[in-house]
Amino acid sequence: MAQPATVALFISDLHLSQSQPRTTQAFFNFLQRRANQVQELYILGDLFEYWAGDDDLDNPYNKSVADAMRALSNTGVKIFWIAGNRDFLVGTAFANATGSVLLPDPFIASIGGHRITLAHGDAQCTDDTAYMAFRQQVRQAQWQATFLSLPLSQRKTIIAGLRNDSRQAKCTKSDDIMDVNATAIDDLFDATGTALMIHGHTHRPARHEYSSGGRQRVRYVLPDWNLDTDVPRGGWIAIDADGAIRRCNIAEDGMEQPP
Ligand code: LP5
Ligand code: MN
Repeated sequence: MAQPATVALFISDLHLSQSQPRTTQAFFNFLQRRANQVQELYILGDLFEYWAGDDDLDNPYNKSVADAMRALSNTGVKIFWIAGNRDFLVGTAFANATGSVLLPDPFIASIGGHRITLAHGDAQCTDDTAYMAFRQQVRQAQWQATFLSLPLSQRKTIIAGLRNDSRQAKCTKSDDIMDVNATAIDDLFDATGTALMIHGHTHRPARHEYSSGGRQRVRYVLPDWNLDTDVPRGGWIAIDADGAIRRCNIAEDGMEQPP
């Protein structure tokens, strides 16, 4: 019997940058050989290592990524985007260049008969109070407008400093603090009235199933991608037309083979 078609794919945390050529190529292969087979691609944050503003679309590397996304959307595949903590400055120029639709975080999608809460996941890391304070500040529209009014080179210098600060801050934080908070997750399930959630950010790929107040809940965490390391990693979640949800590991997928 024929397999039901896959209707949607979900990825996050590729952290694309020019210094990660294999990861970048894997993303291009994924677009051309996997995402081209489905109706919808959901990018749930941190596609880029950082995004300094849509005027950085002129950068040849960024343009090559945007062009690859545009080639996919031109074939009729819908691309949806939820911002991550590294690329929340993506705006309408990027959306127009790539043919993608920017979604709010969280967003409720209806796919394969499921109602699914989609989020990046950083907003649920409520135990990380230093990060929550930082997030609250940089997500303000006025603050972003001020930042975006700075010259691009100055913005990149500031971001490089923040990346350093972030690396150092993370050394002082426990793994528990940097994971999502169980109550924040339950609150999000309650607020959306869904029984299914997909998010990224924590780089702890998993399928968590549990019961809360008699309600069964399933939370999928997406993997990050790094093909430029000794043990390459990455993957995505696929939902088939019949509602089946599959976790796909890039190492087992054989995507590198010619189509
Ligand atoms: O990103 P990652 O994986 O290293 O860690 C995240 C949290 N860190 C961040 C910061 C980003 O990495 C920095 C790059 C952002 C680029 C965005 C575009 C431009 C914005 C410009 C802003 C000025 O998101 C990290 C979490 C971790 O995930 C796990 O969840 O712990 O949080 C932090 O490291 C935050 C620190 O604890 C506190 C912030 C220190 C910086 C203080 C400067 C204050 C300036 C305020 C701006 C007006
Ligand atoms: Mn993130």
